Amino acid sequence: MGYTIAEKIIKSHLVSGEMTPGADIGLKIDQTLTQDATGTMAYLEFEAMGIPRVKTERSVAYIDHNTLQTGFENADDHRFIQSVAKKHGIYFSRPGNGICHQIHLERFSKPGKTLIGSDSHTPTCGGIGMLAIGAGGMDVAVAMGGGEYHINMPKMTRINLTGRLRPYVSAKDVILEVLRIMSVKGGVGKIIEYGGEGVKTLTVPERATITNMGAELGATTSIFPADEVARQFLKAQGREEDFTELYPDGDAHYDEIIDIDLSSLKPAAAMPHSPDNVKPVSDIGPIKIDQVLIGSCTNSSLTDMLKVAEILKGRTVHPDVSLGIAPGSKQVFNMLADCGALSVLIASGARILECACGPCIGMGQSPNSGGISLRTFNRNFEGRSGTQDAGIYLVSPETAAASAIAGVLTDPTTLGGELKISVPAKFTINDNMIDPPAPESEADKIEILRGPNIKPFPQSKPLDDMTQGRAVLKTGDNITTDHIMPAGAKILPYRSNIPYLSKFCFGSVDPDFSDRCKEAGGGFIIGGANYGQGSSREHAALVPLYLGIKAVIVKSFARIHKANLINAGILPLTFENEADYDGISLNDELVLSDVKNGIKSGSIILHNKTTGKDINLAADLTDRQKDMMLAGGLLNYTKKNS
Ligand code: MIC
Ligand code: SF4
Repeated sequence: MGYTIAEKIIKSHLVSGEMTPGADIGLKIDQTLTQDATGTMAYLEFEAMGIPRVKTERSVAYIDHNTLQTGFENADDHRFIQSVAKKHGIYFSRPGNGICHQIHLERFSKPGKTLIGSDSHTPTCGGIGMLAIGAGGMDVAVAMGGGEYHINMPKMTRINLTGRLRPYVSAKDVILEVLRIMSVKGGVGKIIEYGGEGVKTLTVPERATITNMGAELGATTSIFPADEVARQFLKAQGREEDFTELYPDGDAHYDEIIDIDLSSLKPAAAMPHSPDNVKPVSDIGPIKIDQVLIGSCTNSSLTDMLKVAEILKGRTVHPDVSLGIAPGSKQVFNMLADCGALSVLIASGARILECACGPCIGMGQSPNSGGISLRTFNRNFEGRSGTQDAGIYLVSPETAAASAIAGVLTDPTTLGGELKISVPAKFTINDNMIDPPAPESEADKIEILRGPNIKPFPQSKPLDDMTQGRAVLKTGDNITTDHIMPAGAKILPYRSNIPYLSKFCFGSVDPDFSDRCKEAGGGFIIGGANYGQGSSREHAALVPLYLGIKAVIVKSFARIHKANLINAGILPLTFENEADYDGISLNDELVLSDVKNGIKSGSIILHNKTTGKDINLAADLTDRQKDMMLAGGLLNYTKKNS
């Protein structure tokens, strides 16, 4: 039997394990990326491993998340990362150069290679045929040191695209349709591979929009074939030599096949507060809007921006709407300026923002109270915008631009005609904001610059054989990492200061959580299905570790968060019988005994002292994860085995 595209890349990078779905596999990683909000921690962890120089083909540290610099904290982190990068062999993309995923696609992506990044939207580079996976910072640190990256071998889903998108219907509408079909947990344990006749009608940036937002499906990653369109993209980026053709074998096996006719798609929106709450814009109707934001790693390519400029040309943003636009990279920004499109955007009244993540992670541009904001971003979780009661709708750049003019949610197909843009065959290449590392011979001389905000990260210890404590929190389904460890302008600057961050843990779910944990000396978290969906931030594990959380007991986990809990030495457990979720209440006294044997056997009994009942829990761990849990997390495990 033949192989899928993803299986081909996995096979050529397989260091350990067998390619049977669900089995633990270890992959050789060719490239890594970090961004600054997860990067400081990842590099502190890399330093703790004591490896002088990265062993990957290419590692890049981007500064794109924390660029508000409302105090010294962010700038200190930037300097720390810059000095670490220089010393340890890592390329450094300076603030101002743009969003990690957009730049990585433009300047470093290579079909057939593996990439892991300490950001959940790393699969963006799947748009060009890379196996690109989001991971926790510690996993990225290990990969930089030459270690394998472990995942459970995913199942393969094929999305068969036929037809061609109609004018004003966008790649964003394709991924919103996939989200509507599969839901935010439908991709867990799967790689989503796109194929079919419709693929060649999509440009690489369009493909990247689709693979980017595959993160919202919970998928391990998403990938497109590397075809002629991909070759042309690399040629336009002056990197044709990086192209390798990559298709699935004709007899490749897929566990699931979904058909989507591109010609039948309509402009869609994901309504508050979940990316899978999708409806056609025409069905939602002309709701009044307060804000429109265009950008983020999902929709900030030159193609996206040119389409927006074309719609805004000669028009003015509606008086009741604030329109913000953030191009994805310096390359995009520069080319917009050179072709005059930037002037069109400015003339329309758009507020031009720095090319960075910005409002996507609540760094500025929070909507008004109860405001309705249309965003071309990928996440609309409650509170993520910085305004707790705002309603965020995720839409395409076309829908965003048309609505910004009308002042109400507008189906852009009603504008009529074609949406003609011309994308140059050659992009403007100027890598002057990407600093190469110092030569190895000079590395010793480079001093690491540590600001006062950079505090040591909490170190885990092996679990005791009996562990007891209270249920310090009980949550419902689909808890996101934004709930666990919120970001935004007020909190994000403290990503390298876990003690301070701990005050905000679960703040929007239960403001007393942090104090309750501190009083109780930690305990257990009880949760529902798809616990930990969303970002890769390991702070959502490191902060609970700092607060003394020993185990998280839920109906099911999102992939990256579960891996981060294990890396941090916190036991991830699931109910064998989901109904037992109802058998635990907040503050119940819980006891886990015979923990070490339970980790080995995969099943642990929880005694609820308050109700007097026993509950069967599953410790669904691979052999390596069992060893990691017994060693007390990934760092201890790596030290022990090196
Ligand atoms: C996000 O979009 O939530 C982030 C901010 O990019 C995160 C990473 C982080 O929390 O720093 C992600 O997607 O992994
Ligand atoms: Fe940045 Fe938003 Fe993309 Fe996360 S999703 S990397 S915050 S632009």
